[in-house]
Amino acid sequence: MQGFYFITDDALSVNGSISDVKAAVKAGVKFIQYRSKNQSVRNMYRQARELKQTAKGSIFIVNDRIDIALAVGADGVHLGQDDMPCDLARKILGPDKIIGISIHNKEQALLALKQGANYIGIGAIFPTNTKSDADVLGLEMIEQVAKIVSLPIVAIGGINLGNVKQVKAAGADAVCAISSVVTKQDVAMEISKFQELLK
Ligand code: TZP
Ligand code: MG
Repeated sequence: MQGFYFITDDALSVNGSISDVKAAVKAGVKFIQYRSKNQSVRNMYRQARELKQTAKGSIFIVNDRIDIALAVGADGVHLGQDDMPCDLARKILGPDKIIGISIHNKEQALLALKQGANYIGIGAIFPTNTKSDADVLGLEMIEQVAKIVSLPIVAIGGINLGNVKQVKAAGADAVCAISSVVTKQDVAMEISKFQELLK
């Protein structure tokens, strides 16, 4: 797991999530996550189904909801500390689906490993306006967790072209940036710039 990890954001996107996912595919992104807050399950299902088709050969992950991931045949889910616990998610999804877990400290990282997560998300690394309740953990959290947990680390939160190299140097395997890319007209081009810096 490496390079740029793409996450949708309908609220921030200037071109819309379908166009953004097409751009991510065009840029060669391997991991695409559908993330949408405050929507009905019905709408989430419809949108996830369409984006899954748009994501084509990329690995398609649904944020928050195991039911929607299963319903659209997604490759996996991404769960936070208030979502379905990882061990239960593993029971429901079976051994083959990808489970990513957001962690905010070393204890949560060790638990995610123990409970069968495939990767961990660490964030917010830097201050961000995209997630209002995100604590800022700093690059140190990546360094500390990388030392004790063998799982791939996806870093998120306030990452831009100016600080992405530091994030990688701290030990992140993959990097996600939402506002830095979906607020741009040419999303594929913006992602390519990140990928160049992550090589
Ligand atoms: N989790 C931690 S920070 C964050 C999420 C979903 C938002 C990141 O957005 P941005 O725009 O890349 O700072
Ligand atoms: Mg969640």
